[in-house]
Amino acid sequence: MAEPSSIDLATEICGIGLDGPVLNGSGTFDALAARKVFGDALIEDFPFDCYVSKTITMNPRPGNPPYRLWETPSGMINSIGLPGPGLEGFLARDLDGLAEFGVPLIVSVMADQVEDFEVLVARVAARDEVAGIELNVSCPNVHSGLIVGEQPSETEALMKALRPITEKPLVVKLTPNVANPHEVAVAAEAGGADAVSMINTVKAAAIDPTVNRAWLGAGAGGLSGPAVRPIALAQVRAVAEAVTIPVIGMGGITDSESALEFILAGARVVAVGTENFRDPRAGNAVKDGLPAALRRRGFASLAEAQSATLG
Ligand code: RRO
Repeated sequence: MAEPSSIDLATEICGIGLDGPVLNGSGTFDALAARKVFGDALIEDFPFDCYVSKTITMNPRPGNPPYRLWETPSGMINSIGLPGPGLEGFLARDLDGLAEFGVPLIVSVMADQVEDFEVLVARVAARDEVAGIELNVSCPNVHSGLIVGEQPSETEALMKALRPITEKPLVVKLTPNVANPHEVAVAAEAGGADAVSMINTVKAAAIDPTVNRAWLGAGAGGLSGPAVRPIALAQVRAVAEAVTIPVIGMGGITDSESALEFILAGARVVAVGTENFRDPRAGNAVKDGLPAALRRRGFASLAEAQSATLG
C-alpha cells in the first residue's frame, strides 16, 4: 500500500513562520544546558519549532530557597522563583547561543514595575535574534504584590505602555489562577497583544507530614503536568472563543494526542512543558507523532484541525 501523503505541519504565530506547531513552555527546557549534554545533535534535531526562553528579569536573581520541586500524582509543583542572569547577563552570555538552534526565538520577560518592563522589551526587541517577546504577567512564585495578569485593567494598561516600544510580536502569558481568564485575554488584546499563551501553573502547595510543614521553601508554588490538562483545555477553549488573536496552548501535553486536544480546543500552536523534564526529547516525539495523530482523527492538514470548531 502506498504511504499516505505526509501532512505539512508548517504554520505561523502572529507572523512568525514555523515549521510546525510545537513550542516549549518558558522555563521548562534549558537549551544551553541541553546543548552541553547532547552537542550538535540537539541543533540537528531540535525538539521545538520555536524556542521560548526562561523568563528574564532586569537584575540577576538567585531564585527561591529550597526545596523547589514536588512530584504529585500526574504532576509537579515548582517554586523556582525566577533565578537568572538578569537582562545584561542574558544579552551578553545567553542570547547568541540560543540563536544557534535554527528556530525562531521568543524571549520571556517579567518585571514588577512598568518602567522595568519597558526597558526589558526595548532591549530585547532591539536584537535581531529575537522574533518575539512573551510578557510573563503570571508567575505564581514571586512575591511582588499585585500579579498584573490577575487584573484585566492592569494587563491592558501594561500592554498599552509596551505596545509602542516594538513592532515585534508581544505575547501575554496568562495565569489560570483567576475566575475568568478570558477577561484578562480580552484586555490583553485590547491593549495590543499579538497572542496569548496559557496556562501558567496552577497555585498549589505540598505539605511534608514528617515535619508538619510546607515542603517548598517558598511555602507554595505552581502545579503543572497532566494533572492540570483539563483545566488548561477549558481555559484555552474559553479564551479562544473570546479573542481574535491566536492562543498558544499548554498544560500537561505529553504526546501528540494531547497536543492535538489543545489545537481542537482552539489553540493555534502548542507548548510542551513539564514533560521535558522527564524526557528532553518529548518535543521531538510530539512533533513526529502529529501527522499520524491528525490522520487518525480524520484531518488532512494541520490547518484543518486549527480551524475545526468544537461542538
Ligand atoms: O520561576 C518560577 O518559579 C516560575 C515562573 Br517565572 C513561572 O512563570 N511559572 C512557574 O510555574 N514558575
